[in-house]
Amino acid sequence: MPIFSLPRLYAIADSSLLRDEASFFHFVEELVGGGTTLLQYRNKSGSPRQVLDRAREIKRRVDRSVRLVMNDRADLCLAAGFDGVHVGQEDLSADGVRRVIGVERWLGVSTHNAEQVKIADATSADYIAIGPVFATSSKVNPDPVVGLEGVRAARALTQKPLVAIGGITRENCRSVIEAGADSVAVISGLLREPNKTVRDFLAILG
Ligand code: 3NM
Repeated sequence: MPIFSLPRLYAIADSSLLRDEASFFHFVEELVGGGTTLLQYRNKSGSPRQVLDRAREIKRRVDRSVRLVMNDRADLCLAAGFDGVHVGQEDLSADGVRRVIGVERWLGVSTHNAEQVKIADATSADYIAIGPVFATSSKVNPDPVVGLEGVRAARALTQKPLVAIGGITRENCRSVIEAGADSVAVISGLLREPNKTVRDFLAILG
C-alpha cells in the first residue's frame, strides 16, 4: 500500500451537477487553479464509455501533480490512467478493487457507521470516508447523518487517514477536522466560485 497523507481538501467533481461538458471541464480547471491537489471524478449516470471519455479529458487537462480518483469503477480508473478508486458499500469490495488496481494506486472506501468503519479498517483500503457528517442533497438516498460525533467515533476506530463527507462548507470544515478527520470531501460547497472557494477552504484548513 502506498504511504501517503491526504491533503486537507478532497474536491469532488460530480458531472450531474454541471450544465454541460464545457461547464464541467471549466469547473474542474477552476478547482485545480484554486489549488486542489486531490480530485475525485463522480458520475453516477453516464455510460461507461462516457465516464471514460470524460475521465481521459480530465486527465489531459489537469497537471500530473493532481491526484485523480475515479468513483466506483476500478476498470475505468485503469483505463483512464487515474491514481486511485473510491468505492461505496454497494460497489466492489475494497480487497476486490485492490486486486484490480494493484498496490500503488490509492483506494478509499465510504462508510456510514462504526461497524462499516471497523470492516473497512481491516481491508487494504488506504483511507476511509465517513458520512454524511451533515445533511446533504448531493447524494441520492443518503445514510443517516453521523454528525461530528460520528467523525469522533470513526477516528477512534481507525488509524487510516479519515475523510469526512456530507454537507461540509467553509463555515463548518474546521469543526470536522477538529473532530478527527484528516481531510474534508466536498461537492456542493465548491460549486459557486470554485477557484475562490478552494482557496478559502485551503486557507481555513491550513
Ligand atoms: N457520499 P456535499 S455524502 C457523495 O455519506 C457523498 O458517504 C456521502 O456532497 C456519504 O458536499 C455525499 O454536496 C455527498 O454534501 C456529499
